[in-house]
Amino acid sequence: MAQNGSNSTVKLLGTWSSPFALRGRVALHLKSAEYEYIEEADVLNSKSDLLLKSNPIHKKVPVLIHGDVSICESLNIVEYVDESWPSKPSILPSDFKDRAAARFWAHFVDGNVSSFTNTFVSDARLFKGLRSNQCSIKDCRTNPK
Ligand SMILES: N[C@@H](CCC(=O)N[C@@H](CS)C(=O)NCC(=O)O)C(=O)O
Repeated sequence: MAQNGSNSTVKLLGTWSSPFALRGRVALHLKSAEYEYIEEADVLNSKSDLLLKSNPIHKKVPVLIHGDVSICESLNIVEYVDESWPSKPSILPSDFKDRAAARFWAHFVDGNVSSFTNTFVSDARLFKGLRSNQCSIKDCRTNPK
């Protein structure tokens, strides 16, 4: 397995509305890593074969595909990128107590963000359907276009 992030091809599966996917992208950009970004167009309703294969447990984005390894969960991805790309800057603090604090706040944010993004994504679909007169509010909520 590659010890250095620059030795293998890197792909990140994400979707435009996902702050979790953005977290992975920011980590890769901080390390100036070259990677291919693959957009999941409608991750709530239709998942690509690549996503299902690379994250069979949660079936969620983001997934980092590094060579033949799939890394799931955004915080796990950030730590993996930090450790696999030894170049500066370091993403997590070097002191273990500071790292514990960083993880605490990251988990705290996650606990509050995911319900917000799911509402945001479903409302975005609702407004799209209403704007194009494809459905009434009630229809769009139950069957968004
Ligand atoms: N704890 C996960 C959360 C990932 C997540 O909730 N991803 C959402 C997009 S924001 C998703 O893929 N949802 C698809 C689904 O729920 O089926 C992480 O940090 O990566």
